[in-house]
Amino acid sequence: MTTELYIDGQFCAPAAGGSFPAIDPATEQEFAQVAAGQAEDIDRAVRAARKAFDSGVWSGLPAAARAATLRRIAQGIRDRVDEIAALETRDNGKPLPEARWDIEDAAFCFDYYAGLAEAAEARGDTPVDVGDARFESRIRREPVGVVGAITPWNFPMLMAVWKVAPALAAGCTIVLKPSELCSMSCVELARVIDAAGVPAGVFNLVTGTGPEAGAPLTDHPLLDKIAFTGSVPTGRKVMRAASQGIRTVSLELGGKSPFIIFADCDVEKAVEWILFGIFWNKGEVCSATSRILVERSLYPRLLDRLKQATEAITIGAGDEPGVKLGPIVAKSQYDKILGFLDRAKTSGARIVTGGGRPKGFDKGYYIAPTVYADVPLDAEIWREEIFGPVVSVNPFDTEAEAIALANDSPYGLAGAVMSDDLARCYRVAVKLRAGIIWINCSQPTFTQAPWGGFKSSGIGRELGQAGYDSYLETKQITRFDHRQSWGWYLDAEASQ
Ligand code: TXE
Repeated sequence: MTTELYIDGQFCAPAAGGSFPAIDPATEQEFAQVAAGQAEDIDRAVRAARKAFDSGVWSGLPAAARAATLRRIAQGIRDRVDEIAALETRDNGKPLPEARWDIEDAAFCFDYYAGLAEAAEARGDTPVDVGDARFESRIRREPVGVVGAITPWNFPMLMAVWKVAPALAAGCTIVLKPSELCSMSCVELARVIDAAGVPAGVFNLVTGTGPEAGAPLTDHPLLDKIAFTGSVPTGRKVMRAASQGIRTVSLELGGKSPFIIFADCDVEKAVEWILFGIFWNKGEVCSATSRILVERSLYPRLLDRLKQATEAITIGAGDEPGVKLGPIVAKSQYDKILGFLDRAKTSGARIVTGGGRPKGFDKGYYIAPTVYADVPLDAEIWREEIFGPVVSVNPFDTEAEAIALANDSPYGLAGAVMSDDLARCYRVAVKLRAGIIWINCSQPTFTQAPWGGFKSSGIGRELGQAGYDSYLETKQITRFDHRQSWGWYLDAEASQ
């Protein structure tokens, strides 16, 4: 089976033909071929999106009509949740229940942005007092235009929907380029969108590699905005390309998020959230809390319990019942993580558990859940995003030290703090330089709340109202009371 592109309302093969394999990371077997779109396909897709936007066939609809279509997409996803979740698990390796969360969240995201589009239209323009009674001024929000979306493989469908749903709700048209490592669920998204009756050209899908399809998309002169989620180096390239066309860019990049645990915590609760913070989705999570800071008096006890609980995690193929840790998405990422683990041997860090391939697995890209302690602050595993099931734990003595250690990173996507003392939690939350702070938990993510990072973790926000607004342009419309005279040239002439 070879997938197709979706351009201008039609499923089609790439102009130059060509495909690449979709690989099941649990078996290392190919299970489909993915259409390899290239510059020519991207050009056709962007032109279709441009034409659809400029025609007003979508942006010109009342919000209620766009919202009704978005709700049909949500229902279309819900109707196929089991099937799409199974496909996501096969392509990415994540445990099936986690894939179901993703797909259900994706459906909800369309419903949510349908509501925001209706609310925005009901609010209408915003009046501005310009301080001069002869003028009436108002602010109007309009769709930004044609959007290019480039998305990653860790939440393949959900990361695409975080962009597609608000963009469509706002009235934009879009060209989506998913990651070549996991494209399959986005092909299903195209089918659902097609079946929901979205006009031709409004949503387009071009699967393909970063250099062959992603780069031509970021370079395309007819684009108004680029929305990107991925690595920092690629984010830099995307931003550079956007600068050529002076286009809006939103970037959601990586992280090395800290989790501060104070000694008054319940150890069981702390361990539960540490595990969820780093091993959920195999640690392939941009906001994963991969640096744990534990108040010294709790440190030994917490490490003992963390070791025991980590070793009890059920590893296996994502579709096996009870599995909590699936295989790494692809050989490239698997090899990258093994490289980190190998170099960590000479880093001075103490290995608590894991550190390589788990016993009993001779097929599949499996990495044992891994915990390091007493990690030197300049060690690569403490500083760099590993994007796998690997966590580093260090002790601290004072609140100020914990905050300083937590903030000592070029990243600033997320952070977490746990203590019975809520005043302390909020104090720390304010001081952490990151866009998402969890108190007494790690990772729960809500469509309604803004998502994005400080520092090298990105620019802009997705989700929530901010995620909707990021697909809007701002226009002022200012009217002069024409019964009045302005009196600069003509009155001056009369008085001469
Ligand atoms: O990322 P890339 P990769 C981090 C994580 C991971 C590392 C590498 O640390 O180990 O990135 O993953 C497209 N022009 N994150 O190599 O390259 C690419 O096809 C335009 C964190 O997969 O950034 C894919 O669609 N596009 C992250 C997307 O960019 C290009 C999630 C992301 O791929 C391109 C994923 C180019 N020149 C990885 N080159 C997060 N923030 O959640 C590649 N792409």
